[in-house]
Amino acid sequence: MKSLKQQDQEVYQAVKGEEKRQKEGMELIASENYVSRAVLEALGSVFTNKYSEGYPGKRYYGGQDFTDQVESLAIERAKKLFRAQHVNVQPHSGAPANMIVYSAVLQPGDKVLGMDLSHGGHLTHGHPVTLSAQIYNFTGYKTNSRGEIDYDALEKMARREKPKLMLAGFSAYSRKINYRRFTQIAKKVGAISMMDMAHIAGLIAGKVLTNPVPYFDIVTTTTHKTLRGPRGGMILCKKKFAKVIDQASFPGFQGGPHMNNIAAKAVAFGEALQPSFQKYARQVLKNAKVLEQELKKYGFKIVFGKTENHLILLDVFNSKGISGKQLEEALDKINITVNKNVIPDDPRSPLDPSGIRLGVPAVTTRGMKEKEMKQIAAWIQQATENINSDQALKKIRQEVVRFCKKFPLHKE
Ligand code: DSN
Repeated sequence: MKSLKQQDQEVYQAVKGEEKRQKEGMELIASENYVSRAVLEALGSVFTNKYSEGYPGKRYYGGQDFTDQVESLAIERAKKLFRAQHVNVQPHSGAPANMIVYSAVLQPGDKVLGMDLSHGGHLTHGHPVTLSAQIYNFTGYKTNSRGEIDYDALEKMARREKPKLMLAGFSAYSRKINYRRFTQIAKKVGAISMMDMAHIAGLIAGKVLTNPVPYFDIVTTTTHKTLRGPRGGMILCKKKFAKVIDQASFPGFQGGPHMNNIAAKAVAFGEALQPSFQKYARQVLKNAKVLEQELKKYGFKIVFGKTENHLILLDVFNSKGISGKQLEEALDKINITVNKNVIPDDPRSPLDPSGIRLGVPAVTTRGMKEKEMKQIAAWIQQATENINSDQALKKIRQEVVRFCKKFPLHKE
């Protein structure tokens, strides 16, 4: 970053500060990861200079030889990874990808079933504060006391509400979804089926979780979570929806695609097609399981009963008598980054909820395994016990920093 250093010290210092934070900290935010140097290079490439409204072979501006090449690569690799009939790699991120789908297949006022936010769903699946909830008519479905989606209740709800779209997917749910049952219900009531696989796309690409793409009409994802690509979105769908999805993306919702980002997506999909990515995905599941088991031993309550993916939701208020916000802040002090999170039907506010959400993709990318998960669980327990002792937390922080230095972000 020689040029940046010379030209703009303020931004340079911020980048260096973030780099140090990432190197010396334990990243347990379930939706974060570390991209490879190759992905970073593609992101910082000259493609950022280029406008390319349209699609490969059908652009509105000249000079598209290489944008066509790189977008076609991203599409072909994504199709192969997820066995998709059609892929659009242009959505800028997950929320726009979802909005593009809604605008492609729904009319204002149409009914949609989505997972309730406090049961693990995402804001863009119909939370009242979002634009989509002002335009469309969402109803939330929930999990049962065993932490599973109650498919009988969902079927009843679907028969009653007669939705135009049924949406599966989540951002804080640690269990598997029965794709067959879900899509059968959608079929029975004549709804389009949609899955937002953003959180688990990397585990699907890595072949450790079932691929929803063959089951659902339309699947959306981000490319930066478990999939370990640049921040971005993508829509995969059956051929029948290809035209409406592409039109809804451009010119319907977005302008020029971010070609540097699409180049980086192509690189990340290329990485995800390698056997080493499957190894990473297998380790993510192993690490999450060990972390869950250790935390359980320390008396933390595991929401939804267990984890079957990369994330764990803990009810810290009802098992440890502290709020999610308190624990998030204490963990920040020891360089362990997590996010506070609501639990199902949480009576507490989202800014000071009962839970915290943990995820292991980033630490797995760094090379941490079962042994390291045990250590992380021990530190989380120590932070809980010493929540009011800045001195004790400072001591733990020094241990965490020393430990993290043994796991570089990139192999030098
Ligand atoms: N912010 C992402 C997450 O943390 O799950 C999803 O939007």
